[in-house]
Amino acid sequence: MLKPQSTATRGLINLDGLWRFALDAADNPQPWTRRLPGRLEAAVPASYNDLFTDAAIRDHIGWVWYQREVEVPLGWAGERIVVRLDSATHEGRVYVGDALVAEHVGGYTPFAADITEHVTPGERFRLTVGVSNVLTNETIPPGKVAVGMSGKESLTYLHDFYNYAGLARSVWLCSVPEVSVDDVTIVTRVDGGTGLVDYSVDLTGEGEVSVVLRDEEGEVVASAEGASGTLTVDAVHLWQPGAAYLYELEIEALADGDTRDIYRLPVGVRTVEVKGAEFLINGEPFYFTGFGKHEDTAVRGKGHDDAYLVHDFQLMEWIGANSFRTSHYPYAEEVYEFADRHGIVVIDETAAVGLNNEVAAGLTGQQAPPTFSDEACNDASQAALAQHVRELIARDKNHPSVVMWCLTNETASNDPASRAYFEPIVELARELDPTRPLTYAAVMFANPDNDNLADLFDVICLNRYYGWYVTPGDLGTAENFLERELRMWADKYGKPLMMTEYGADTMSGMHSVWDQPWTEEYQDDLLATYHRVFDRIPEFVGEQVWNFADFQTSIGIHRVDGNKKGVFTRDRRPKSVARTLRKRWSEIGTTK
Ligand code: BDP
Repeated sequence: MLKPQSTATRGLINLDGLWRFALDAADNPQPWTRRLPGRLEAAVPASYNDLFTDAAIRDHIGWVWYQREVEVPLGWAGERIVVRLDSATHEGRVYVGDALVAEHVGGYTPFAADITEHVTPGERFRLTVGVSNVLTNETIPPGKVAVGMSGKESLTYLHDFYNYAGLARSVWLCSVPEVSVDDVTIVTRVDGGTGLVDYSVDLTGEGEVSVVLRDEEGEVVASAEGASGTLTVDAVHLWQPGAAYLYELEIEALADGDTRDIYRLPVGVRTVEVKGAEFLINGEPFYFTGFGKHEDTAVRGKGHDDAYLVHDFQLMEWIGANSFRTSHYPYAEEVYEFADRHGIVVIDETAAVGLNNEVAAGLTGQQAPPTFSDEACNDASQAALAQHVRELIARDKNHPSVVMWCLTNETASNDPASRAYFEPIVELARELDPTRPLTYAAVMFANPDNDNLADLFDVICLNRYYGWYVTPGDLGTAENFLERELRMWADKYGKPLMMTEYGADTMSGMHSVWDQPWTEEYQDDLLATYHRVFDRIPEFVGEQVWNFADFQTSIGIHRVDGNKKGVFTRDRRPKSVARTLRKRWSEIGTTK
């Protein structure tokens, strides 16, 4: 479903705010059939975990319930009425009154239900949403509910960021006309100074389509009739990294000559291409600078927040970053829209993180059970990932800021069985979007000799921790290891290479005159070491530091109140390294 919007033909009510909230409880079966018990209220959008002081809520495994009353405007009679959840992490069930109207698995993509049959314009209804935080080997990302010796259940997973859950993004009530715009796909091309905008519109119901493209001054630059076609834009103003320019496509659905629906979409005209070892945007070599990020703030957890959105982008601009990766899941749609408007380049990543049993085993010293097996990443997990990729590309395909899909983070690509699991996923992504390059972020254990996936992808992205998890405190050895490995990748594949993770946990305020891990000086020195190597490798097309900011993790003896690899603290104050990066990235700009 297209992102809901309010136009002359579409109504939109934001349902964010305080909802009644309760944990699932055996003594309250079918909680959607009545008012939720108790007095708890939860903020939407926000993860519920850190809102309350009760450990039973934070540690709860399974369903929680959100509920509120909603009144349908009288004027919506005759329209289709839809409830849309921008996400429910990780599984959602939506009830209107006593009726189940939608079910969705996958915590980071939107879903909607047509509830016209269940509601009456002018009347109120009870909206109840159940959300489950459970991860299994067949969810993306995977996880497991384990029962400890005391009989207490715990949820374990193979990624380090905390498993925040709940309604972390907005919820909407929408009215949509019977004849309406159901989907739009935009692909842009450039021919000399002329922009070509290929569009294709799907309608619900019988009707005709007419489209108009306007520039930022509101002047019409092209128009056409028909559900698909190409708009020609003379003297095109390109969407460029650091210099966004957005046209607006207005799509009109007509029936019997009358306007039935209007939907508007920002359009950035730009091209993306991988040629040899170069990553080209608008035909020019692009060098990525920036971060792997997280949706993570105190109290809200993964809850989307416009103030943090603005501030994070301000900090990225201040530091000279031109890009980020949506590690390790699709972010709220507002984030991509903002990137579109501000010329920040996005590597859009799936939630396929932790598909690697060796990562946990590496820390415990135990032998890992195979990752690709009936008990772990099996056919059902592959089907879940395929569905997730479909939903991600359907949601984000029209954002000019998105220049590449990252299909997985740190899977066990050193396991030959990874190939059978990922080859169909790569084919699917190429079929759904033939226009954008594909990548994956390769784990430390995968090297050019044992990796089984690199040839399937266009760009090789590496996550490397020489000087941290490997040879901690010894940056000289780290520099040698890193350079040797990068040259091997470059020589073997001749594809663009970039670093999507490198960094060191750093306690803000800790200092030393020696090479001491955890100090601000060490973070600075480690990054400088990597930068010297990057600058010696011609195939290198980008550097994204791990991480933009400190973030919350599950409990672990190597974590001090979370992961501290941020260049900014969790409350967005710069560590010393921020000024070093600012100098380097401001000099690099967009091309090296
Ligand atoms: C990498 C993961 C990332 C972690 C990071 C770390 O991709 O999510 O946060 O290591 O350990 O393996 O800091």
